[in-house]
Amino acid sequence: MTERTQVGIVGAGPAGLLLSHMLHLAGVESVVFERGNREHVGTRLRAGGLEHGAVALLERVGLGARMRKLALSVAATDFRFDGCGHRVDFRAITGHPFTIYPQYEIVSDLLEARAAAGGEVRFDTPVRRIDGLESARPVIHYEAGGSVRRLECDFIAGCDGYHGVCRQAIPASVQRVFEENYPFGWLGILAEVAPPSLEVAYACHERGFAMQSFRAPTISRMYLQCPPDDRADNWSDERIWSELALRLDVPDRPPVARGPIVQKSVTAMKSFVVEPLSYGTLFLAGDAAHIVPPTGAKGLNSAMADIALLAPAFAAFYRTGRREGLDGYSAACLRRTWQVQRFAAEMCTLLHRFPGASDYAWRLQREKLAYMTGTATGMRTYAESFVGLPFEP
Ligand code: RFL
Repeated sequence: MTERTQVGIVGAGPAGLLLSHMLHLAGVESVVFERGNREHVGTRLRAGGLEHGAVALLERVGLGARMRKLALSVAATDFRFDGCGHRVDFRAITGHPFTIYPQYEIVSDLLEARAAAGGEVRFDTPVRRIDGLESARPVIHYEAGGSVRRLECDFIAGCDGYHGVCRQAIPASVQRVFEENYPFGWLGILAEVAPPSLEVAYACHERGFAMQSFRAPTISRMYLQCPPDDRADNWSDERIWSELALRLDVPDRPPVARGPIVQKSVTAMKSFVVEPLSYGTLFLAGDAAHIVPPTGAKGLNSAMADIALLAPAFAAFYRTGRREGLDGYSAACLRRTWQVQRFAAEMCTLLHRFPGASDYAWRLQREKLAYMTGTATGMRTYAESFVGLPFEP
């Protein structure tokens, strides 16, 4: 027997779960398929910072309670280069803070809300392929109990991340891909130590980029620029701490605080956008549609911003039968996406040490940073993009 639902969602990351939650609030039925297990999905260590639009969205959809209790508010970014700190108080400039509330907490809140509402999130259920996208009855083929089964839908939401199957179902002839791979990666660590200050610090150093951030008052999250194919086990704890200190410490700021490292991993750096974001009855959102290097802290926020457009478009269709929101989703989403791409790519090129860059390029890079952190126009440009564009057009 073929099962049916209104919106079939592939992927239980923040995009898929938020979509399912918002559809439920609008009275639209959905089923979420996730290849990983619940434990894996609810504990993955990824993004940590929310734009004000994301915070407002979570409040609006009834997911603000734990966030209000646990989240930390950041007012400024401290840029370290040429031996000193340069603080940009983005809250004073824009009126908006940046909110530290880890992705795994948002995913946990969403999973709990979905479970409380009897929502269907099927873990350990990989989707093998989707088809029928040109028809009004697209089908999700998923694996369960050792066999491949079918779910018929009105629509499919591809929220299955960069490596997912949904984007690949769009014919290459109608898909345009824009991408940039950077010649470096990030070694990320999680350490059980209070950060020296509850502000985020970005270092642009001749040894490479470094970042000091946190996930909770006693948990630090730090990053080091490394070769893109580097391995975490090439980095002893001692090497990590001394490299962080070399790149981040400046005389006018508290030094890097050391503590037990509980997690380390290397992530490659990439910019990627596919156009359009929809094809027939398929709609892509989040990392399935676009990737940014994490320098601007935008990946999670962009995924949520997509859903802030897609969920009301589905809701409007089921309420009124009108398709304007769905038909306009790709263009509306891409306008915001490309502004986010601009900011994330600019921050990435501004803050990293590019292998083989000329002395001229390296000198100019720091001059650009001096302009961004030392002039009213430069600081405003940074601050507005960092706290985030509006979620709705
Ligand atoms: P996700 O979170 O990748 O979720 C996609 C989900 O789809 C599932 N899936 C499938 N399920 C069923 N069948 C299939 N065939 C499937 N194929 C895939 C996957 O198991 C997964 O659960 O995408 P989403 O929802 O779009 O959310 C996007 C964000 O997760 C992402 O943008 C950010 O986390 C990016 N990112 C970071 N962003 C920041 O702003 N700051 C950071 O510090 C930061 N760190 C990171 C990151 C992303 C990372 N990954 C993806 C490599 C660190 C890492 C390691």
